[in-house]
Amino acid sequence: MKKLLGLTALALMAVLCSGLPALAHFQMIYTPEAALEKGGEIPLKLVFTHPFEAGHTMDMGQPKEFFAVHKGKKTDLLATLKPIEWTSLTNSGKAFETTYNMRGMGDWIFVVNPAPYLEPSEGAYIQQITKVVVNAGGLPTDWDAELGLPAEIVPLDKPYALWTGNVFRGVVKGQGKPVPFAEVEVEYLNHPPVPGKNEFQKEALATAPQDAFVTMTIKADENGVFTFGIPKAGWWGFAALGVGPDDKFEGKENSQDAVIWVKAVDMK
Ligand SMILES: [Cu+2]
Repeated sequence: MKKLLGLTALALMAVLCSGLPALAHFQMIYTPEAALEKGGEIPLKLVFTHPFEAGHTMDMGQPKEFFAVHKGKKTDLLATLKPIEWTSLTNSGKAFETTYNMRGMGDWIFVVNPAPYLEPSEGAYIQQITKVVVNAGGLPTDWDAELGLPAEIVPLDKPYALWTGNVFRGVVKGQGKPVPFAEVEVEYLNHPPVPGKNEFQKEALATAPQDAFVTMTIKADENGVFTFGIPKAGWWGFAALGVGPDDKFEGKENSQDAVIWVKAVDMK
């Protein structure tokens, strides 16, 4: 019986997550550019997916919070979110979009605190509190701010000013305290969204020789600091797993993760 259940669970996983447990879930806040010449209106897409393979996209529930921080001031953007359908290479899932008008110069940190997502293959919830930093005009204002999120990656390098080959460093924090030896999953946005559409492009930018290169798992050091050398231009996601305090939701396990997205550009 146990064996049968195990097999059913495996079959479910095969359907839901392409059968590859190595694929990590990543909450995305996607916008095409991280470093803008000047402000203006930018699109923001909230998608919960597996970014390297652009495979199964999970249905997002109504987020608990969505806001921007600029020059230390928080602006609630939850009411601006519109539900959309996001098309992956294998399915479509419920996602959200909005636009934001960046007035002036500096950094804007966009944060989503999503509803916990029940992952059927694991019988547990996943809640990825996610940040992305967008800059206008090169003036640094907020990028290194710690926002006091229950699970947070505080960047030590500007997430929008990275050449390909630079390192990105961050401090993994849970309730404001560094998390020693935190496990951090790293994935490349290998099928960038088609401009103006709510779908991933079909063509992959990179090919992984095997699963360990799809989701790269690295560890923070004893101070909760991780370092990753960026091998390719584009968006990279970092997810520190289970570092937040809310480890239960509706009687099941909840992995409250901290996610940050950074963008590297080629030097040419
Ligand atoms: Cu999944």
